Amino acid sequence: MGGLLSRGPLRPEPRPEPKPEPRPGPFLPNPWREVKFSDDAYMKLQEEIKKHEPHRKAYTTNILISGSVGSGKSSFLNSVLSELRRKEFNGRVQTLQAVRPGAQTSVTQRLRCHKFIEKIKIFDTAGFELEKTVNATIILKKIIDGEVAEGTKFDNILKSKMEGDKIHCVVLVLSLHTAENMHPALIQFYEQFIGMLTETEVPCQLLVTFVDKLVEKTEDLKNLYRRRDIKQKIEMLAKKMRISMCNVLVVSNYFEEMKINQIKGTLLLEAVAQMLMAAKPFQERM
Ligand SMILES: Nc1nc2c(ncn2[C@@H]2O[C@H](COP(=O)(O)OP(=O)(O)O)[C@@H](O)[C@H]2O)c(=O)[nH]1
Ligand SMILES: [Mg+2]
Repeated sequence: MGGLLSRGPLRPEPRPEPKPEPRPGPFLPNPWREVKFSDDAYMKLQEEIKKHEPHRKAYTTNILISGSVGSGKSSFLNSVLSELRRKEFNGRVQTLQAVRPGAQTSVTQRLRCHKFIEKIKIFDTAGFELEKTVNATIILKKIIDGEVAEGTKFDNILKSKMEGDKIHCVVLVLSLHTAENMHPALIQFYEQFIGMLTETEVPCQLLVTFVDKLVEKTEDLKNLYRRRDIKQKIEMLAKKMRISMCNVLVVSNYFEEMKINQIKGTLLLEAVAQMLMAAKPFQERM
């Protein structure tokens, strides 16, 4: 009868192959930062920021937003404004500042101040080309020390001796999308600038934008802190900037949407809450 499989000639047993190392999966076993994306967590963040009180030694908490052209500064300000005033604007994304895709230079060349809510002032250096401006670090130091009044043109800053607001926290904005090919002049500028901040003990936070470029859909941002590749990219960037990972904030700005959403909103508000927190010990030391 058939049915029996015919066996070929006996072959020597193959030597067992060394087992390959298990390849790390795309997700970390634990997220490197705990962020809750619930309605409750979002509302708590909204409240925490709106009720913010600076240390009694300061009237307002003053934050300076800086970064190279195209890093997402204007978009971040627009996004935060849309979040903090969401009731007033019916959840529609606002454009306080013109955002020009691929813009190499910006129109505004003066120190601007935004007071989205009572106790918080956000200063921005739109149009200030960090890596191209002579004496950029000196100019920024004057701003941080509170020697520059709001509205002063950058060209006049070195001459100005007006009273401004002392900065309690500096936020450097960097796009994750362009992190791998930062201009050497920009890296050199950041090294010098961060060195100056360390010396003067002004808290510095790194705001990483464009994280949406590494996910397929907004929903996937919920797993942002579990993604091994994203963590590696951010670690590399933080190392290059000599900023520790606990001083890194990660967001995706509103850039194409008409309405705000809770996932991006949570990350944006989380970043603002962290900036306010970083400013406190500095205000206490003033
Ligand atoms: N995908 C994506 N695009 C962004 C993000 N932030 C800003 N952009 C876009 O990048 C461009 C430059 O942004 P902008 O805010 O003007 O940069 P600024 O020069 O630093 O003020 C604009 O076209 C924005 O729509 C982000 O988080 N994700
Ligand atoms: Mg801008």
